[in-house]
Amino acid sequence: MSDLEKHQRMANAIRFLAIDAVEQAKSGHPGLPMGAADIATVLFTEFLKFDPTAPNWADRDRFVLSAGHGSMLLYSLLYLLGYEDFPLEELKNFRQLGAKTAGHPEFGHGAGIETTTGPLGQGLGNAVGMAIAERLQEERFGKELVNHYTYVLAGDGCLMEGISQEALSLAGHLKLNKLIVIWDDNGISIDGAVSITDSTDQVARFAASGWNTLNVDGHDPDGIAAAIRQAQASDKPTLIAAKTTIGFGAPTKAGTAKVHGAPLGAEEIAGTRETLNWPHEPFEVPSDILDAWRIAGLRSAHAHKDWQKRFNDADTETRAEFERRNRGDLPAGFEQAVIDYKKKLAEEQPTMATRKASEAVLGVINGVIPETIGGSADLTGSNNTKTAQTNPVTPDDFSGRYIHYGIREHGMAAAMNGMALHGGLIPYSGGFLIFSDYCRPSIRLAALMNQRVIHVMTHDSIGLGEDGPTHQPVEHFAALRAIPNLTFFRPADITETLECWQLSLENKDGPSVLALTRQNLPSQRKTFEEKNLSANGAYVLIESEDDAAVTIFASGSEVEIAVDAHNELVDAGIAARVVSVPSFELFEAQSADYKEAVIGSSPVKIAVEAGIRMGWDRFIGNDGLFIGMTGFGASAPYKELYEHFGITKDAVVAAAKEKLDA
Ligand SMILES: Cc1ncc(C[n+]2csc(CCOP(=O)(O)OP(=O)(O)O)c2C)c(N)n1
Repeated sequence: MSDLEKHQRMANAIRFLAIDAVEQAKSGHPGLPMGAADIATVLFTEFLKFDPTAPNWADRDRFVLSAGHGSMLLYSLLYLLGYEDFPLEELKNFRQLGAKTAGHPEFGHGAGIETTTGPLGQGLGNAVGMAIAERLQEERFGKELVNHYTYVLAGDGCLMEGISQEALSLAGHLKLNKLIVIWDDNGISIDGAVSITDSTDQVARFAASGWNTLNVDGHDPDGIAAAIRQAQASDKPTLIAAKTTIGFGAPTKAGTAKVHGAPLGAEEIAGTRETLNWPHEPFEVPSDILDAWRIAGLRSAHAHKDWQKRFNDADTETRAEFERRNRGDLPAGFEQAVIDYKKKLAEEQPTMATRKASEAVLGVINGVIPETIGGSADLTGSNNTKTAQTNPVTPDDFSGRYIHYGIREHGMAAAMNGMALHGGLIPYSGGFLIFSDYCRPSIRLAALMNQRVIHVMTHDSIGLGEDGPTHQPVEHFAALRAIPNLTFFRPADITETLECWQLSLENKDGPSVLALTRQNLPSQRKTFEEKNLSANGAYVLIESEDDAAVTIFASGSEVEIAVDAHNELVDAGIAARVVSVPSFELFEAQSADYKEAVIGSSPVKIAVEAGIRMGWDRFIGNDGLFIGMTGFGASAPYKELYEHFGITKDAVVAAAKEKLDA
C-alpha cells in the first residue's frame, strides 16, 4: 500500500465512522468530517503532540474543533487513536442521552475534548486564550516544561461570526505564533453557498490582522503537511486556508449544503462506499487501518516520557508549584491574607466604591496568588483591575500578568475560558456590567464547562450616573442570575467585596461575576467576623430584638438605603431588620432552615435593588414590596437619578408604613 493510499484509507475511516454514527443517530453533521478528514489525518498522525493514555498531560498540543457541529470528526479521531473514554460503543451512541458523544463536543464528558464548542466562533476565541496561556506558562516555567501548539479547525461559520475578528486581531497583535488555525474552506453553509451571504477575502483579513497566511488543497496530504510545517516555524499566528469539498466522496451530495447537517441516507451511503472503495460494514474499521491509527496514537509517547523526565529533574519547588497551579488549588497563604485584611477593614471602616474596594482587595490577592491574570476591555482605569503586581503582557514580553484586551468583550471572555481550560492560570477581567451582554455567550459556556473565570463588572446600575441609560444595567442582574452555575455577586461594601472575591477564587467549578459600583459606599460591616458571611448568599445584617414588623432585603449599593430606612423605622418605633443579599445562587444552596430563618416572618417584606424585580419574589413573596427599576434609566448625576426613580430611604419608609397601616 502506497503512503497516499494508506493516508486515504485512514481518512476514510474517519469519514465512515462519521457517516455511520450520524445515520444511526438519525441526526448530525456528516459533511464536515468527510471534508476535513484529510486535514485531521495529517495533523493527528504527523504533527499533534498528545498521549491518549494521559489525555490531560499539561504539555500536550491543544486541538480545538471550533466548528463543533462536526463533532463526529473529533469522536472518530479519539476512538481511532485509542482514547479510553471513546470506545466504539460511544460512537454508536452518538447524540444519545448519557453518551460522551454529545451533539456538539462538551468539555468534561470525555477526556480528549479540550473545550465545548457548537456556538460558532467560540472555539476560535478559546484557542486564542489557550495560546496566550501557553506563552504565559512558558515564560514562568520555561520551554522545558511548556512548549506546545494550539491548533484550531474552523469553518466558514466560525469566521463569519463577529467574535472571530476580536479573537484573531488579539492573536495577531500578541503575535501568538504557536496558534495555527486551519480553515475548512468548503464554501458551503446551511443556506447554500457561502457566496450568497459573504464575499470577504478571509486570507486578506487575517493578513491585515497580523497573521501569516497559507493556502492549501485540503485533500492533498503532502501540501497540508508542508503548510503545517511552515506554520510551526512562523513568528506570527498562522491561518491555513484549506480548500475542501464538504461531504467528500458522497456521489450526489458532495459539495452541497445537503450534506452539511443531515444523514446521507442509505442510497447515498452505498454510493459513497463505492466511490471511496470502502466495502466494510457500518462502524467496521479494517484491522490494518485501526492498527495504523493506534500506532499514530503512540507517536508522542516518547515526547511525553522525555517531558516527564525533564519534569522530574526540575527542582522540588518548581514541581510543586507547577502541579498546584495545574490542579487549580490556591496557595497556602491565601486564607490568612484574607483574614488579616478583613481585620484591617473592620478597624478602618473605609467608605469607597466597590470597584475601588475590588482594586484594594486585588492588591492583597495578587500578592499571594501568582497565577491570577488580570485584564480589562479597555476600561482599566474604570474597572480598577490592575494592581502593582500586574505588569502588562506585551507581544514581546509575557512575563506580565495583565492583559489589555482592547475593546473586545466577547473575545476577552472567550479567551479567558481558553486560559482556564488550558490550566495553571486564574483569569479575571474587567468590563462594564452593561456589556455583559457583549460577552454573555462565553460566560454561559464557562458556566456549562465548570470553568473558574472571574468577571469584574463595574458601573453596575443607574448609580453610574451621567453616562445614561445605554450604560446603566437594569435587567442584567436578573439575566446573569438566570445562567445556571454562574455565581453573580453584588457586594454592599468593601468587606463583602473581599468575601465575594474569596468565594469566586475558591469556586473551582464555575465562573463568577462581581457587579461593582462606580459610586462610594460606606462600610456596612462594623465588626470583624472571621466567617465569610457572603458565603451564605444572604444574611441578617441588622437583627431586630423584637419580632420585626418589617424586613428589608437589599443587594450592593442599595444596602445603604435599606440600613438608613431601617434606622428611621426603628426611630419611629417600628421593629425592623435588614438582610444583605450578595448572591442569590449561594443563598439557594443553603439549608431550608437557614433560608427560612433569613427570610423570616415579618408581615412587611421589602426588597430594594436598582434593577428589575424579577427574582426578588423568592424573598418578599408575590405580595412583597419592591423598590427598584421598571424601565430604562436616564442620564443625570446619580443622586438625582435615585430620587427620580424613587429608590430612596424615604420611599422605603413610606412604603413600609403604608403597608403596615393597610
Ligand atoms: C453562533 C451560531 N450560530 C448558528 C449556529 C447554527 N449553525 C451550525 S453550523 C452552521 C453553518 C456553518 O457553516 P460552516 O461553518 O461552513 O460549516 P459546514 O457547512 O462547512 O459544515 C450554522 C449556521 C451555530 N451553531 N452557532
